[in-house]
Amino acid sequence: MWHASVLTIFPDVFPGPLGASLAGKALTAGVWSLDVIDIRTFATDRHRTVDDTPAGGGPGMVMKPDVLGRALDTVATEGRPRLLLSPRGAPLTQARIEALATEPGVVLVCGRFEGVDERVIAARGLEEVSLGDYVLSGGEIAAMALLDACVRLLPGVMGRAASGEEESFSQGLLEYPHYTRPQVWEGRPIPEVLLSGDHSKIAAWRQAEAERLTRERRPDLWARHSGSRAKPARRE
Ligand code: J9Q
Repeated sequence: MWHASVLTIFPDVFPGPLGASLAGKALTAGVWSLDVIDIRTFATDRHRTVDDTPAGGGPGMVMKPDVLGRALDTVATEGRPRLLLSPRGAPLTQARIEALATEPGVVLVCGRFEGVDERVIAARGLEEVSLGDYVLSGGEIAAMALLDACVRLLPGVMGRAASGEEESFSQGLLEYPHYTRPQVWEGRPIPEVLLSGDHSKIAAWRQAEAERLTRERRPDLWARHSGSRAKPARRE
């Protein structure tokens, strides 16, 4: 079974919104399993300290390597990658999520404070992964996003509709616009082509709209998409 271990100082927030989604139903159904490890239980002092002031000075607090190291050493990793959610990591992509969903599972470390002592990252081979270039106050919400993205790809979690949708994103294009009844809403009609019943014309319209939206909103995605299918440029 696909298995996720999450190390956090806020164990009570899991599974959180995952419990209410498809991922939660799959968890109950035994498609995957989740174990949440409270990093604080590996602190040894009276106050259960998990962080300390940064060496060299400066603001904020740093997660102690000894406490996190002990917590990680209790996890039977068994071929699962150990990931640290961190804005310093390479941004997660759908391709990486697909790869993670194919592995036996993941071990996720939720960082807090200004960061994690660099030595425990090196010593336990933590790979930093990011959700994107913005700052969260901790890794928990990022971990939930990663888990949701992986679990929906596990066999039997989603129906055919979503698997088809997956293909369209893995083509590297944004989704085409969607409509449903009423046929006219606040004076806005559904595009006529979608009511035509001409399925090849509908498919062509959707493809063109997906391409237009990607070009307008995500020039980065568009460059890769159109670049990868373009004929090699003629050399002068
Ligand atoms: C743990 N900013 O930000 C973007 N992806 C992950 C993060 C993050 C953060 C702080 C702590 C993760």
